Amino acid sequence: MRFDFLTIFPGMVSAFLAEGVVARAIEKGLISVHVVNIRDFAGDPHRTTDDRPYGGGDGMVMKPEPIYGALRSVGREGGRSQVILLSPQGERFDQAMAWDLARYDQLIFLCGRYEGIDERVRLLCADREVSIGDYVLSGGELAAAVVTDAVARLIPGVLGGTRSNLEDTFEGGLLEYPHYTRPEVFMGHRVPAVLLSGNHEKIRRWRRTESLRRTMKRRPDLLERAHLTREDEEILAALRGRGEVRAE
Ligand code: 6GU
Repeated sequence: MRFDFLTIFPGMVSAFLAEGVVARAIEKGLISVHVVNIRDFAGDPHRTTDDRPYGGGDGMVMKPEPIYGALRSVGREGGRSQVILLSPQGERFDQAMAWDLARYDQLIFLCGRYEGIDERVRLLCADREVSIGDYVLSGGELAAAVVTDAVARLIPGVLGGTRSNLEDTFEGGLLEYPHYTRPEVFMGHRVPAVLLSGNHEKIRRWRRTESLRRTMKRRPDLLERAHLTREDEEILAALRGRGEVRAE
């Protein structure tokens, strides 16, 4: 899978790509990345990428021509590609969208800056507009990095070893259970005895219970949409019976 980043701050994107899971995926040849400096496609000696807004007002607007030029310079990798405009006005990114995007052969991220981007870019160039949450960032670069990380780790082989991402928080619709490693006692706090018991069935049930307890407490909205088994319902009823979590 190929990822292209159109930005006026290529260094910001390159820094993110240089370490961690994404960097390993590039080394392994599982993904390829291309960072394009929009400024290289400005038509004037000053390499201008923004201008004052028609109609007046504060702030600057990203000009359409350099972005259009940058986009045309990006080769389309066979099959399926999507141009994604990162903006706080976009559709909210979540795990389901990550899976959807992971089906493409190429994702082209258009990182907006300043107060905004000329509306015609949105109209003519973007297949979809994506936001990573209800807060304002200074530009789309961090958002593109977030989306890239979440999508890349879904590509087969990117997560090494045997760990499956199907157990991750959100994949089953629930928050994950707590994790422990050595030592057995840290600052007076013991690892729950069940995890040392070697009883796999008991451990499985404990983890499911903690996952449900945590989700109920922190993200009851997720619980409403989760696929719950009969056992889950029993565990939840028991938790509610103990007054640990409120019944709806
Ligand atoms: Cl994608 N861009 C910007 N500038 N701010 C954001 C965002 C994107 N998502 C949330 N806030």
